[in-house]
Amino acid sequence: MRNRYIFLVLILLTLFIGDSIGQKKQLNVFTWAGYVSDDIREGFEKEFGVTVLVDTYASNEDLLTKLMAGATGYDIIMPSDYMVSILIKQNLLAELNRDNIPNFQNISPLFLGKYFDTENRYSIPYTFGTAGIAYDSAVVSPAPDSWSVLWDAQYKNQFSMLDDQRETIGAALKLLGYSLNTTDPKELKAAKEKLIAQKPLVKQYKSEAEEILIAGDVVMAHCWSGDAFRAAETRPTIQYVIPKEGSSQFIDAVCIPKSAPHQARAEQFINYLLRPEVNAKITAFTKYGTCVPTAKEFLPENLREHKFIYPPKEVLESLEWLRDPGDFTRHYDRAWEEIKAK
Ligand code: N2P
Repeated sequence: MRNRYIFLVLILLTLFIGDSIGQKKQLNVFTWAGYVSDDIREGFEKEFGVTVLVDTYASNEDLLTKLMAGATGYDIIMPSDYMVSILIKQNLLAELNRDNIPNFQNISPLFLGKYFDTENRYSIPYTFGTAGIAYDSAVVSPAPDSWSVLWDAQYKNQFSMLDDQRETIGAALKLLGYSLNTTDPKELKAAKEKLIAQKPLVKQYKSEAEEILIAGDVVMAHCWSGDAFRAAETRPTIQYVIPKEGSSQFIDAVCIPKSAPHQARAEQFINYLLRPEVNAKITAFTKYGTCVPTAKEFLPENLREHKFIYPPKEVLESLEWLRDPGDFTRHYDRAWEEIKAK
């Protein structure tokens, strides 16, 4: 009897305070591929005695599908702007406890109070960037300036498109002169048809374009600015252009799912990310912009004002944010399914 009692107490201790009696504490991060570097992860592990596990996704829609299907173990996620709006609406995000995030004050106001979370109750910015076309200037000439180059038959099988429904439909919408966020069925249909017509020319749909650009598997890629930047570091003839018809800009945020097992630890991680010297490592690794101005002091000169990260004013003015199209989302879902199924 007595033995059984001791056994029960031991089990309860393991279950309720297992974390603090020797078992290593964990933090589960679910993020974009190539977004959290080993030095950022290991720095936090060493200082806070926590094991950081990183799992990755390739699109906002993948993240949403996983969370909607009831995935629960994640403490940190990194949705983009419009997906933050959707997750808030779905009641899937925890409110951040700012008392645990004193480094919030390090963030530039330029990246706060955005449309998707006007008081930053649920999100802090991680990075910012754009979508455009990376091209190998040694092969692609003249330098492209329009989305139309991705419909040019001379590049058949030599380029990739993002495997991302809003971005790729967005590129076609922009080429046609429409908004990225159209809710007009005729405009969406025209974009869908444009992408179906393009399909025989596309080598692959891929959201991580860095390696295929470096390997020369493609000479152009519809991709995000940081991926283009990283490819150009290894293959310096790679250039990046935001087409004249305009494109998307994004802020990728850090959020805590409502179901997070370790909310306070996740806030500690967010606070760590917002230290200038740690935040600089995010830009040094991802080649996306930093939202912490004092982080620039820890960055090499070429990363402080690089043209891939900071487009000129007239280009900035041509950029649009992706937004939650509400109920119209199902039309985007269906159009994307039809494009991929062809
Ligand atoms: C990660 C790119 C994420 C940017 N490679 C998409 N918002």
